[in-house]
Amino acid sequence: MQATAQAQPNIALIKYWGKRQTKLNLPAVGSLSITLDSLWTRTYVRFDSGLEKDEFHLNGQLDTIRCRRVSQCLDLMRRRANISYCAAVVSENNFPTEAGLASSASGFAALVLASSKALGLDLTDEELSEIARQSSGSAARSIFGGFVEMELGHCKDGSDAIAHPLIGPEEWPLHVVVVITSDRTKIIGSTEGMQRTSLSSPYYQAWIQNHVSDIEAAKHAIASRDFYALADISEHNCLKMHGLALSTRPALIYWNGATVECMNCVRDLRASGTAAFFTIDAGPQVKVVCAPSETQKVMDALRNVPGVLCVLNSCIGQGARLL
Ligand code: 2P0
Repeated sequence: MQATAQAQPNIALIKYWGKRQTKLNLPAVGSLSITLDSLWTRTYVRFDSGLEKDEFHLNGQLDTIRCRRVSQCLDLMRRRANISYCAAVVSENNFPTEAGLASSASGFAALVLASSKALGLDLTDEELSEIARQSSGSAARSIFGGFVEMELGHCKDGSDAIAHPLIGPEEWPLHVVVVITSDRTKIIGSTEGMQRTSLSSPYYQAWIQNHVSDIEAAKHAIASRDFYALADISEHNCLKMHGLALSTRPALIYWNGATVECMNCVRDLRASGTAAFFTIDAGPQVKVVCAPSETQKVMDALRNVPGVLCVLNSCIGQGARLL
């Protein structure tokens, strides 16, 4: 009754921000992402009749705070398997946790896959995606590799609010340069941020209404491998999400000074002919998508931006897998 799985975080090019239903964690908008390769979460799960409660270790430390959300995810799995054993979960991230690098996406995708195997459940990727979504909306996407679309879905039970792959990592092998501008844990998590936005931003309805055309534009750019069209819609959608966050009361300001300087640096690079664009999630880190031939130039330029702590490079990667 034990298994280990690995999943990678994903970077949304068309963002998920807002929920239409909180109980099943149903998104208010569809989204579109790329799964990374070199950042990962590895999670070991063991169900054990001798345990009196779930235990969660993250990066070698007992983590009773995050254990609550881990237990809620395990409850979904235990219900499916009709097994009530508690579990020991040992997880490791090779990148900062809860710092705007989608650790909940890789974390819950790895947890769902490892626990399904440990419980002997034979689930499809679609079923894994649906369960992962209930723990963290972005985790539904990390079940798959390459370019991934998360469906808004229409069913009340959430069975069609799942992700599916669009093209594999080898079909458009772009690179992602991850620029770390802070290693602090974020103060306002995405779940709370989204709730605040839906309650108080005057732009929320416009955000919901626009998302279909943004997804279609991104899918069209991907299908035709049109880098500059993807750059245009991705930066627009990212800045629109942050405009929404900024218009929330109290305001959600996920950027620091270096974040803004990185955006300017990427726009300057593109204006001078370098195939690169940025996107930013609920944190101050900047992700720069670029053509592989431009990676070194992009990394060198961003490393020199004041306030940048470090720069990582990743290819586009595969979905969650058992180890
Ligand atoms: C995204 N984010 O599409 C967007 C962009 C953050 C900014 O998905 O409440 O941590 O657990 O479903 O999955 C972060 O959302 O939120 C996220 P919950 P989650 O990547």
